[in-house]
Amino acid sequence: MKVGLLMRATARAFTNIALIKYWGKRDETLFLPMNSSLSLTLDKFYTTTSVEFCSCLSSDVFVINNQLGDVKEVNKITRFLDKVRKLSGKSLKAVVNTTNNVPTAAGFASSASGYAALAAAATKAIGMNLNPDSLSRLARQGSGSACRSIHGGLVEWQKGEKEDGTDSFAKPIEEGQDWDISIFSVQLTSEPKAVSSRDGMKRTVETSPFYSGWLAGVEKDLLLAKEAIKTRDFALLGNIVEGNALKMHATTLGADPPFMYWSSATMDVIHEVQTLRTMGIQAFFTIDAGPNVKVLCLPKDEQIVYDVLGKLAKVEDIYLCHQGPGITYISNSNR
Ligand code: FM0
Repeated sequence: MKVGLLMRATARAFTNIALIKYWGKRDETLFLPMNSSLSLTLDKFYTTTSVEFCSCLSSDVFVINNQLGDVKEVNKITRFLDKVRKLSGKSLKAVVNTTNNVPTAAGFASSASGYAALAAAATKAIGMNLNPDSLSRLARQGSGSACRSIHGGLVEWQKGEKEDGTDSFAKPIEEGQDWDISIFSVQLTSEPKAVSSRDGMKRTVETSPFYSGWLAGVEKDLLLAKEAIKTRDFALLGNIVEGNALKMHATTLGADPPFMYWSSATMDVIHEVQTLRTMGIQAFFTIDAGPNVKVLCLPKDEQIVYDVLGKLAKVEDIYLCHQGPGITYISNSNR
């Protein structure tokens, strides 16, 4: 007896931290970046998403962390599912059930793991078997950084040149996949940030006189970072990563109106990392669009870095991360 074909799939994607930042779009509709970027997918924080398409539904349903999503959230999911429906040629609505194992306060954008997991689960559920390049291109159109979470380990998002975005997707870089780098996520605040990365990068591209300086240096930073990975030169990698983050944040100071993501606690961590280096410990910081700081070191220095940062008064929590995997399918009923 044939029972109805279940169009359901579940996928998990892990967050990633940019070592060379994506900062600025050349096309906002297609999420095409101004520059290429490099990231490390992490093992600690992830999103698990189930998608089930059904002819029984008249609109999409979105459940996040066991609660019904609000109208704004549902609209975002629908806009993304519309891309999947267009690709597949099917018009069915879906129930999307998402669980974020990303502490919202830890300063990780759950949008990267979120859209990567959604792209994987939705395409699988609707009966498509996209290759990693196509999956990355699709995830990119939910949130740019999501295209990197399709892959594990060290990942490069090549910005591409084409207007239609077909050459803008992420690939694991060939060398360095077995290099164990430790990343501390230093949580300083649970407050939502005042300027989202999406709005922040837009304002910076449009108004900051420093944005041209960012563009002038970023591709060289990327090349040097890749060279440092190839030669396992951690000090070189750390210096490039730190400098790249500082340049990204410098662009925000020149925006109109100007803004900055750092708090006084951010500065405290920066100073402590610099002090660690004067003690001979190779530790380096990077900061995304918020006040929280990520600190890179080698596994042998984890304890000292943890002890030193943990003593800072404004540090709420510290999470230790290592390299994590790419998209993982948990189950797939559409066989
Ligand atoms: O991750 O507007 O992907 O490379 O985190 O959704 O495409 O949230 F530090 C900033 C991430 C930006 C750097 O931006 O933006 C990086 C950032 P969207 P995202």
